[in-house]
Amino acid sequence: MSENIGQTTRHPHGSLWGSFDAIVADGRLVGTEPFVRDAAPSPLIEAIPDAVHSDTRIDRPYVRAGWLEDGPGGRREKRGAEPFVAVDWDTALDLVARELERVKAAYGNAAIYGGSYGWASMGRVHRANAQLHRFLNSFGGFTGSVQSYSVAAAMTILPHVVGSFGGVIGGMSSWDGIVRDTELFVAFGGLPLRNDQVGASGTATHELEPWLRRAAEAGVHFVNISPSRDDMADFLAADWLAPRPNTDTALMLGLAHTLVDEDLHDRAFLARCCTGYDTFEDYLCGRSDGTPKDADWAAAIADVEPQAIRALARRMASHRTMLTASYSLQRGEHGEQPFWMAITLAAMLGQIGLPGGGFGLGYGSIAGIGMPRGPLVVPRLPLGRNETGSIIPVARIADMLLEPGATYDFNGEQRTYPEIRLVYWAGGNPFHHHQDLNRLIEAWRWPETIVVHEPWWTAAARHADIVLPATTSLERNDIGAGDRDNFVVAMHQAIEPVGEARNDYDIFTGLAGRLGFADAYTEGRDEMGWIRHLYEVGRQQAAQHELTWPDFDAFWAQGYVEAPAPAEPTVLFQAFRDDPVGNPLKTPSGRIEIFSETIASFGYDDCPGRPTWLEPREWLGADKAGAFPLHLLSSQPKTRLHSQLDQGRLSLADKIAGREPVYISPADAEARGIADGDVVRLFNDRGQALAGARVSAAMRPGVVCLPTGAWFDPLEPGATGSLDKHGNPNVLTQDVGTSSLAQGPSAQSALVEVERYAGKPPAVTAFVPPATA
Ligand SMILES: Nc1nc2c(c(=O)[nH]1)N[C@H]1C(S)=C(S)[C@@H](COP(=O)(O)OP(=O)(O)OC[C@H]3O[C@@H](n4cnc5c(=O)[nH]c(N)nc54)[C@H](O)[C@@H]3O)O[C@H]1N2
Ligand SMILES: Nc1nc2c(c(=O)[nH]1)N[C@H]1C(S)=C(S)[C@@H](COP(=O)(O)OP(=O)(O)OC[C@H]3O[C@@H](n4cnc5c(=O)[nH]c(N)nc54)[C@H](O)[C@@H]3O)O[C@H]1N2
Ligand SMILES: [Mo]
Repeated sequence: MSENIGQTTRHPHGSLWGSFDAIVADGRLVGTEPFVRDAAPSPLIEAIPDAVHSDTRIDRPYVRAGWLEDGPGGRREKRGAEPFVAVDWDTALDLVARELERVKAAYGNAAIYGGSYGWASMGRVHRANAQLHRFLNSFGGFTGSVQSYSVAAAMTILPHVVGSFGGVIGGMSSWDGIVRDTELFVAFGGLPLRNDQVGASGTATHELEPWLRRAAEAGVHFVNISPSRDDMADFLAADWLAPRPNTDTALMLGLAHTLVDEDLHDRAFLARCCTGYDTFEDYLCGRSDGTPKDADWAAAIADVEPQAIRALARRMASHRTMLTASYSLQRGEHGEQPFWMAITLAAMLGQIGLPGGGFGLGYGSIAGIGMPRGPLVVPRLPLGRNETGSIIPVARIADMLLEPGATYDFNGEQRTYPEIRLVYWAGGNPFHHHQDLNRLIEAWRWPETIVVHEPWWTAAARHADIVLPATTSLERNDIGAGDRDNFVVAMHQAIEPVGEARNDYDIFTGLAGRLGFADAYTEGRDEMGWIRHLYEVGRQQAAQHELTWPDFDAFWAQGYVEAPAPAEPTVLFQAFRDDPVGNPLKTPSGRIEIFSETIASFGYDDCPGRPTWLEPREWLGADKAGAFPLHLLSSQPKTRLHSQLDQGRLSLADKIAGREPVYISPADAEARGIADGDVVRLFNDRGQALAGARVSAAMRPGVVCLPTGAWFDPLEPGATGSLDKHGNPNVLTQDVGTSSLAQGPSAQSALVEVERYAGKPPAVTAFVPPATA
């Protein structure tokens, strides 16, 4: 319950970084105190007050001058460069409603792009993208997006290989079983603790570090296979193998070949639970192409010792081995392959479905993975139906805007890009998340109108025509539940809306009223009405699992309800292993598909019918590394969530001369005359960015890492190719699909050069609001 203590009040609340009590004094959020049940709270919650009360907040509605003066499409090439004109809320809502009606009447609903990808904030009622989708569905539909930037390739290939994506992510072997039964834990991409700070749709607690400490105590041995030694906590005393980025498929093939060579593979499991192994083995052993994928072959590609590959393969075969791969592996060109190959390797080891063995994807990628999980029912906002049926793979947005009418391949279909006139975004930051931002700037010149709801002056807001200021979660009541959590959280409003900010829900209610469907959109409920409604839906579903939730008022006062964790560990595919005929997977064969007839039938060169090593366009392969000899990784930032909280104290304290740190090996730094703390310029054919050098012996030479999320800050706003002053890696990444199968983002396949920046670096202005007229 919210309560008064002296001059301050405290209010239970939830966030993407963990649950906390909001501490409020004189109407301002002054602190956050972590949830008592959280064993390892994230320090990121300390930065929330900095962001909530910040000069970067949007104080009132704005319209870009050219759009206001010339109407839709007006001076659209000036997006990002022109001043904004303040308007009152009624004017702003009238303009948006009229424009939605115009576009719908002239071009149909599919001309509205409302995919609006992004993480928004915790909270099931005020989830901005969900509200946008519900609103646009009530309006007749929109062009939407499928998949996520996180795991597009995995979501698309795993149903072909093991029958589902959700099944793998939802039913993973839990840490309690790993601590008990695993002997060797091999992690491609490591298990970086920094990434456990955040949970999808929020997380009440953080459990990775406590589980890893228990695993270490229990004697589990860890192997970190990553270009960065920092991807594994020191207390795990892990072995470190540092392959070239994007070569994991080759490395795994080398491991697989050693298993066959030394007759260590589990033929019985392959015959009983898999299909297509023989076809794969023909490729593995070079019978189909003349090239055996042996340890020497793999070592040359990954640039590691062949003996290390052989030794690891033997170790994996002689121990109870859990194999994991981080999501980052599939966010590169041919990102489908390392996940397919990891499952194939685990199948060859024959431990899938055994306690402590097999595979699990993303153990170190995000909070809640592998956490022993009760049957928590997560109440969700009903979204309605999108009548247009128009969708794109989420990461193909620039292609869609630049090439309306063009055809493209996607998971066995030939599809056509719609022609978009209006882009509507609420709860995401495309100028953070999309690759090749200079190409996105060009794409952004095509639509006639771009509407953005944002609490802050992010680059997405700056590149919009109509900007509507949204509240943060602290300024509203909500009910929160993470996708992989054991808690439903009462999120009490802590402060009044900052400036003229409004809740996304209230903004859409105002628009729906103008457009004549307010009742359909609201169903007659206000904020608390929706919160109570979702809680009741969840409570009834919980009862079906024989869980008794308290009545709403008791929940609201207590601040949470909890689903008890199960007594026994979860083991992925245990039932399938025990009886593959009685409990088949949802693949065409009912088995693990090491060869997929379905994928083979698509005829894609860039995604054949079995796991295959395919060279990326950009990687450290010797003949490729010319003018841009360094492989750029843009990992998740430890001091924020994507672009969120970049203006907070943790992120600012970590910057070098105000810029994002780029991690570079001592050898690469020395070869370029770069010292720790220098301002440097990263560049390639696509763009250029300043950053601050952080020389780190944890980095494999040849690889640099510029974490994602520094607010895009071009020297010349609105222009392409301009120097980003702040260190956003997406001016350097390439905007190509992983393959014709998934069309996922390929952020982790990019080559760059780095040099010391000789001149006086221009001031960072990302956090200064844009000019207003
Ligand atoms: N180079 C590179 N790029 C990447 C990645 C990478 O590894 N490398 N990772 C990718 C991945 S995995 C992801 S998931 C994406 C993340 O991409 P995004 O999810 O788009 O990134 P966020 O910065 O979280 O953007 C969320 C936005 O929502 C706003 N917001 C928060 N709450 C509210 C609200 O209540 N209402 C409204 N209207 N807005 C709100 C925030 O201010 C913020 O601007 O980035 C991808 N991009
Ligand atoms: N603090 C924090 N945590 C986050 C997020 C955040 O923004 N901030 N974002 C969350 C989101 S939305 C997601 S989807 C997940 C993403 O989870 P991941 O995709 O797992 O996260 P990354 O940090 O991109 O990558 C993990 C590590 O993989 C290594 N790596 C990169 N490329 C390769 C490669 O080719 N081979 C090998 N072997 N290793 C490689 C890098 O060294 C990197 O540190 O993180 C979540 N966690
Ligand atoms: Mo993500």
